[in-house]
Amino acid sequence: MKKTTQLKKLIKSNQLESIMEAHNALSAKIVEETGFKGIWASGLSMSAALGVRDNNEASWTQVLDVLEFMSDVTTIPILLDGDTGYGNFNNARRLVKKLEQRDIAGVCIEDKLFPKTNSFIRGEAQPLADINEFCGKIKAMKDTQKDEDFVVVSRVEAFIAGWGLKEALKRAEAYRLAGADAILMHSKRSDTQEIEAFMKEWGNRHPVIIVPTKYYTTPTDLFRELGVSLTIWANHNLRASIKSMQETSSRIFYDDSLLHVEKEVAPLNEVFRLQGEEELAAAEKRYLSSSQKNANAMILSRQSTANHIITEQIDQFKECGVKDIVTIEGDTGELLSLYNAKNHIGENTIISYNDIIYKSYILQDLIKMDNEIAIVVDADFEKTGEKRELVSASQPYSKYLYGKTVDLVAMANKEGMDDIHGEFIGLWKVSEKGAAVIKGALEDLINKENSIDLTIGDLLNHVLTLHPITINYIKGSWLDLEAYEKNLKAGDQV
Ligand code: SPV
Ligand code: MG
Repeated sequence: MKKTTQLKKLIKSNQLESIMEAHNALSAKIVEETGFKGIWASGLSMSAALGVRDNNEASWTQVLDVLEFMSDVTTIPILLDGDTGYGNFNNARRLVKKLEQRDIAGVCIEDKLFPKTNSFIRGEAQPLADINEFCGKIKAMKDTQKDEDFVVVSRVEAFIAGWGLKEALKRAEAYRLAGADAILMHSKRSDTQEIEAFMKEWGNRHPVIIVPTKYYTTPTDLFRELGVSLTIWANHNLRASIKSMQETSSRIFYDDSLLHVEKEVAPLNEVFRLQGEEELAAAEKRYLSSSQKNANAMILSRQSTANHIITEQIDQFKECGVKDIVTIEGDTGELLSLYNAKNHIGENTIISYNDIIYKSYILQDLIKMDNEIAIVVDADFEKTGEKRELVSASQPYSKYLYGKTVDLVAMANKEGMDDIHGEFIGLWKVSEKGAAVIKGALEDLINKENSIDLTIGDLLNHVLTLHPITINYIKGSWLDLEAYEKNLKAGDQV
């Protein structure tokens, strides 16, 4: 239901309803979560929260900015305490236009003069607006609203300014006739004498709103009996926050420590929850390409003597922004080791053998790839050698492949196979979807009798029956441990 319609229903409902003060988006959200059906955007509270007096020291557009934040995080209606409408009829109708644009459900204007003063400060000294001028303002506002359910409340300050019941009734009736949706009758007395007197004369001519700040001891049932439509609990979140901040600040100041306040303040997780952190995490899953998501890395042990290389690899991962790195022992065979560590295969996981070393750009390119499963293949390969994991691809390497996708056709582990286009260097990456495919493939293979002997190459061949695998060609710029050590020795001799 539209916020305006919600507010209109609250005001017109046959039972007593209540709305609660908020002064910024956080307090507005808390009011909604608590269960209130509406929010009072209090002028006193908003200005106090901005560190200024309730004398129109905050400009009306500054108030609008606060309201926009409040409205954005809530679904219940906001009734703005619009003071005097920030000027004459012309300013007030422009206010209505701007409020509707921000999905504010209604505004209350009071029959005082701009700049106003809070009703509880020197009330009797406050001049009231001319009735006719104020009625013109109400009409202008009602004529301006586009949404027929937008609510204009007219607040009578006759009691506040020391005028009696007669003036209060006269004004309330004039404002009703001018088109106000409800009358807010304010009183600064600590009892309900004025409100009761007014309600008895008024009957149920038109909805009445009250602000029991000063007559707070009155049982709410009395408001019900009097036929009040809506109570406004007008400033209590602001006052609660003041007291709580004063206590917390002084405790930390005098203790010079956080020890005694930690349990007294909201946990940080509650702050994140209120900010909607969870929604952002879910949205990132939906909208970020896998290359933008934080990658994690798994270093798969193939050779136990490769420790010095691992350190280098870890540093390289960190340099490339990959902070979550686990090393997986390989004593149980490549496939089994990977299977045992499958919980680390996540939404953007790089898997690397522990006995290879490569230039950083190779890793950076791989991180940027958006493919579900991508492997790094060296087109500048040698067919002979111990652990060569040769690869047959949909296309051989050529510089004209730039920007084109090449798929893995088979991991050609068998000697003498034709159509070899490169060597898998032992570095690959999976996206969230790719991770699911790999985990499924691991489950398929792990129950096979020979699973202990199966290699990553066997896994990729099985994966190919389920999902394509993309090849990222490189030319050199990497070494395995054996070649690396040979290279070191050659270096020594120079
Ligand atoms: C406010 O909350 O700003 C009000 C109510 O206008 S009162 O402070 O009682 O005037
Ligand atoms: Mg106010």
